[in-house]
Amino acid sequence: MDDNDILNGSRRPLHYKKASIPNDSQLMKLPLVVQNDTDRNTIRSIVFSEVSSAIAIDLHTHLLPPSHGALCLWGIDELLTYHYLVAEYFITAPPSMTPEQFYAKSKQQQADIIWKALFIDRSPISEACRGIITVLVTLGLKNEIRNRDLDAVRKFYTSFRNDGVIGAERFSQLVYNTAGVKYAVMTNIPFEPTETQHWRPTPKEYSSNYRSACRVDPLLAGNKKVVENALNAAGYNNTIDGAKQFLHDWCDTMKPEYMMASTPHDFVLPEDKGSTGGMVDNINKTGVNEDAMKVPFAFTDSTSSSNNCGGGESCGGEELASVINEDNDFLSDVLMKVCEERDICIALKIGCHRKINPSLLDAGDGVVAFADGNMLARLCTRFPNVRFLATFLSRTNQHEACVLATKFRNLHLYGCWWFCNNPSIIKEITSMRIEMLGTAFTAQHSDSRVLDQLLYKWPHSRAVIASVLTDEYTKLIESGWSLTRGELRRDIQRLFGTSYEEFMSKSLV
Ligand code: FIX
Ligand code: ZN
Repeated sequence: MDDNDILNGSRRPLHYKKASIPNDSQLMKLPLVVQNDTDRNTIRSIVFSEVSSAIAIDLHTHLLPPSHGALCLWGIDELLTYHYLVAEYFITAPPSMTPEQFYAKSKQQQADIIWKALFIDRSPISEACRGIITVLVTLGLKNEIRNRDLDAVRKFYTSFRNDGVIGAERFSQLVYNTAGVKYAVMTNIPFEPTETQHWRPTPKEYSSNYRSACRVDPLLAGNKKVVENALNAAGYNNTIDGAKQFLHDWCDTMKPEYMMASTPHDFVLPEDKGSTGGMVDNINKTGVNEDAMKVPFAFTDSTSSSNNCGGGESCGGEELASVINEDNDFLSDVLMKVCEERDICIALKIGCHRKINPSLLDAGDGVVAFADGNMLARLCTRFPNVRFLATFLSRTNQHEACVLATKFRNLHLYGCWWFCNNPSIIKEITSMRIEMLGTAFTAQHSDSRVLDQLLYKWPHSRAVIASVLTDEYTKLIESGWSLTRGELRRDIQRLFGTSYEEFMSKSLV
């Protein structure tokens, strides 16, 4: 790394580079010293080098393996039609182009439209657009983008595509190795038939770069219809026990790292709780909290809400109110019970306001300005044996989230999600977390939907995190603590995955 790299380090992508100094080298035991500006630059260079060589664990993505066929998304057309870019395109799209017309076009046509609007007619300066530049440069396509030659970029991918699943596997390997990602946790939805066909009767094989996670949004949201349909279709009893068995069986099939759900935007916890007699039919505490629906804006979502399914339109279909009762029976009597019985974590994503503009599909989801963080505190209190991984979507919840993490040993914060996954906000959140939590959190997850995105989301995050860490470690050393490179490496590795693995292996049952 030269001086230029050091100075520009927080701006240019910081790519993965295998560590040049082995863990057992004597050099790892020498204390780092800061006495003058030269030392400060050396510290910066060492921190950047250690961050670039940290092996990342990507604890939440929507990536699926090549063996899942068309559900494994990769290539330039998928990159260009990422829902972040669709949303950006529609800011300036001509009035004659409606979302319906756009989505009716082929993927390649959609990609052409976005390329012209966001890369030719204006400079690709947003984070999501710059991400594509980083991906293509990393894949050796600098000339192709300099020439603005989208067809030449497509040609590059053809050599992989022509080899079918083997080509996709080859590309997948290349991406993981280049990004320095050991494994990415997928999002696997047992309520979604297009996905379940890859698990039953026999689970498809996939490489160790992928790990599963069982996505259970309908249970958290108390979405009775979706759960009932799934139970009926698979021949389970329409009872609480049937729902639990359904979940246990899916865990046996998927062997998930954790259960996962995103909370609807106004998840609340009422005091009362009645008995259902164990029958799904008798469940009256489903998703809808009548009281919460009386508050202003509550109904804006009841006419246009999410399918609460964790993705995919086919897993329920119904338009549901997303004013949700946190005390719903599916949550406490099914989901939490199964988490306790199996000693498995649940990962929560909190604060998304689904379908603010439904015509934009995934691109139409937004953010709750300030989600109810106390709900997370109450869940941690009510279920002390269940471990919660959590991330909030709104910038305004991040400070409260840090405080909560210092109160509950069953809570672990991870990543900067979606609208927070921008360098300026990653910087702010990561600094705050380090100041409040030390290294007891996981700095990032990519939330990638397209395989190639690992090639930008991680290098972009590494650059920001390295810059934050440089300041924090310089302060620490200047305060009088002597630190070795080995200790620095250990800490950084924690932020990139070991903290997560430590939390995952910490049983509280
Ligand atoms: O709920 C989620 O897992 C979100 O990440 C997605 O719903 C969202 O569409 C997304 O991809 C954000 O990055
Ligand atoms: Zn996600």
